[in-house]
Order: sequence, then structure tokens, then C-alpha cells
Amino acid sequence: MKPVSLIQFLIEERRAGHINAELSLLIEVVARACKRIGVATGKGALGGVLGEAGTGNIQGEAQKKLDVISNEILLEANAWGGHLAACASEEMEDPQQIPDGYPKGQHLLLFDPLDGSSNIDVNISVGTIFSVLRCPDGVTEPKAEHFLQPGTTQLAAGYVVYGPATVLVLTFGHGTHEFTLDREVGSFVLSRRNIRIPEQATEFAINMSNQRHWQAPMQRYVGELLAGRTGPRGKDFNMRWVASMVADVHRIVTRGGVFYYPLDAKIEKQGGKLRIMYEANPMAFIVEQAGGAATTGRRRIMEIQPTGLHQRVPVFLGSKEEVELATHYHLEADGAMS
Ligand code: FBP
Repeated sequence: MKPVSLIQFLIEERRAGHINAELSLLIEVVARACKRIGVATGKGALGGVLGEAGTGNIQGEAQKKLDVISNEILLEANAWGGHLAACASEEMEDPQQIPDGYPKGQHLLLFDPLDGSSNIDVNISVGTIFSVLRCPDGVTEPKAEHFLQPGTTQLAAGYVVYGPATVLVLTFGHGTHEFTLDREVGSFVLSRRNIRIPEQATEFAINMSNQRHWQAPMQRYVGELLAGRTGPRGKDFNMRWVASMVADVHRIVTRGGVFYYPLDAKIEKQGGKLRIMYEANPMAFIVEQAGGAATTGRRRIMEIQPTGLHQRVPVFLGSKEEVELATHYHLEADGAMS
């Protein structure tokens, strides 16, 4: 079969009426910026890009040099692209306006420029996660409140994994598709179309070191996974935890499984670990479009009305049967299941 490039795929999506020209061009700009981030991460110690930047972000986290570099690459590429009204990032407190003198577009872009920061210096896969929303009509200087739209209003979502291969996974709400970077040619090529995540799973991903802090329903659910065929589930489960959400989710998009970052006593006050606007919502859209499910353990992530640009939520996502069972245990414990 003749290889289909990302550009050709975007033209097909436009002809199918799934996206408009501006959104198509915006995705091209984001993909090109991610190629540059891939080159920077690939240099490692030789590029002087490892280690701390010496600065902190709005989340109170120490920024890695590559967090800052990736953020700047995405801002610069999208500033002059002409497809955006504004963008927002994990690394910035407030939205970034498009500089005067540059044309503005109808879209809002949110991104986690480098997900899995704790893995950068140890050469484990990291990635970029992004989500695209429509800018409300008549708004010329979008503020944080204009970004606070439920995940169901996303026009596009995607992630890029910088691993042995550089892979882009993308959805516009008409299935989830994978593109692999052909490093010789320098372009993303379609490698899987209309991905389906198996409904059943035998692999789960969770940070087990938090177990003693988990709520009772999570203790019960994971306890049953660990009991395997000797327990009520009657089958064995294997565990994986890369600690880069993009890598853990890409494994699920590739061969099924589930990913959990539940609420626990340590992070209760902040509402969770992962951020709804540029981690949970885009991943939920991608997973749901591939036949999986994504909840907070109690409700569908994409139906949440966000209240803050850097709001955190619990994340349960992946193979439908497992996510629904874990969610059922939480609702049952809450007495919400009559
Ligand atoms: P950032 O690296 O973008 O801050 O993302 C958070 C993250 O690294 C996720 O990628 C990952 O799933 C999780 O935190 C790992 O958490 P922990 O350090 O508790 O294992």
C-alpha cells in the first residue's frame, strides 16, 4: 500500500468535512514543532539539554531544561502560524496571546510541552500532549476563562512520543490514528488508521508506591488484580509503570490495558496529580475514539466543566471493561449505585 503522509491524511479529513483548513494547518504547525522537540530530546547530554533549568513552573515543579526548550519551540512555531487566538501550557500560569503584527486564528491550543519530565535525564520515552478548542466568537484577547470548556468540545487532540521511534497519535473525533516519523524523509507517515483498544485487558499501570494512600475502592480493585487467577477476577494481570503518561497511554493504544492515577490521601487537596486541560482531556478523547473509556473513577472526564487552567483530576483510562469495573467499585462505595 502507498504510504499516506500526515499532509495527505489532513487533506482527506478536510475533504470528508471533518476539519477545516485552519485546523489542518494548525496540526501541521504542531507536528513540525514536535519534530524539532524530538531532535532536541534526541541530542541528550551532547546537546546540553539535560538537567534542571533552575526555574519553577506554576505547579511549583522544578522545570527541566527540556521543559522550557519544548515550551518555547511550541510557542514560537504557533505565534506566527496564524491559526491561533491564543495558547496555554503546563509551563505558563496564564494564556499566551498571539503577538501583535501576527495574524490571529479561531482556535485555542493547550499543551503539555514535555510530559514525563522525571524521565528526561534517564533516557526513557517522554512526549508532548495537545488539545485544540474553538475560541468563543467575538473574543480577541482570550483569557483563561475562554479555555475552560468541557473535553467534549475538543476539535482535536494528540500526543507525540519521543521514544525509539517518534510517533504521533491524533483524533478529530472521527477515530484515532497513528503516524510514525520517517526520519530520512522528515515527515510523519500513517502507520495505523482507526485504532481499536481491546475492551478486555491483562495489563494495568499505576504507581504502586502510593498504595497505602489510596481510597478503599481502589485498594479493592487493585487487590483483585494482584490476586489474579487465585481471586475473584479468575485471571492473572501484569503491571507496567513508565511514569511518562504518554508512554503508558501509547502502550494501551497499541495493545490495550489500563492506566490509573487515582485520588489518594497525598494529593486529595489538589484534586489529583494529572491536569485536566492538557493531559486528561486530550488523552480521554484519543482513548474514547479508539473504543476505550476515560473516567475520574466516578464520572466521564470529558463531561467535566473545568474550573481552572491547571486543574487536576483523577484519571482512569484504557480498556473499557476494566475502567468501567474500577468506576463501578467507586460509585458502589459512594452508595451511588442503587
Ligand atoms: P509532567 O511530567 O508533565 O509533569 O507529567 C506528570 C507525570 O510525569 C506523568 O507523565 C506520569 O504519568 C506521572 O506524572 C508520573 O507520576 P509519578 O511520579 O507519581 O510516578
